Amino acid sequence: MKLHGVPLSNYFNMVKHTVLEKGIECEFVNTRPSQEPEFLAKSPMGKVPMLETEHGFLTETNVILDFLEESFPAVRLLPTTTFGRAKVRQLMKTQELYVETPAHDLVGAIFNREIPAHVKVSSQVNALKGLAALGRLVNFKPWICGAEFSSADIFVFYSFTLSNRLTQQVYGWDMLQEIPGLTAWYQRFAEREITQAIVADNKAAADALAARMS
Ligand SMILES: N[C@@H](CCC(=O)N[C@@H](CS)C(=O)NCC(=O)O)C(=O)O
Repeated sequence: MKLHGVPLSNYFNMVKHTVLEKGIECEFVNTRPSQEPEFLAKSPMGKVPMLETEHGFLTETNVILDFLEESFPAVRLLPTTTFGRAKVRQLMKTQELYVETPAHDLVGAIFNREIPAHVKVSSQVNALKGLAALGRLVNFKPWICGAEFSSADIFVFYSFTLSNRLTQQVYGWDMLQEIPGLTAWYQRFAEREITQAIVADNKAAADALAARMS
């Protein structure tokens, strides 16, 4: 298998972490998003991550995570019960739609683009609503959905690596402070060996981009 993407991508890092956590044999290929017809034939929206398998290509992080979970169940990242798995997916979807998406409206800040005032307001209002929803789902005993480390830990952690960088840059706002226990959980996840390597690559890519932009 080959996993295509770039270290700057939080979604690529979610899948990369999953691959490493499960010990799957996989080549990581530095592939940038593209709207070229040849790439669109493999990744319909031209996005990364994109997983190249013996059966064909897959995109969309949650779809890839489910494929990896079913294909490589030896190291489990989803609970054994149907309801448990649904709860993990509910939390991931809540993060993606209601925290990551509004924060992503600020992504232009990384490229030194001015964020319109109305976007600054709506992004923060919506992210606060999403964080309140997330706060109603988290558990931290010790992982985000409870006793078992799961895909939700991976998804939410890397989602915040970008979202929180954006809100800190635009508002000086640390979103992790909104939910009691979130910072401690984030630091616990950051201590994992796999996380440290991925975060180091991500930081190097972010610093290189910032240097190019300045
Ligand atoms: N919904 C997609 C989002 C992936 C995504 O937005 N990837 C970004 C990099 S972090 C990308 O490829 N952007 C290029 C583009 O939107 O054209 C997923 O879950 O994988």
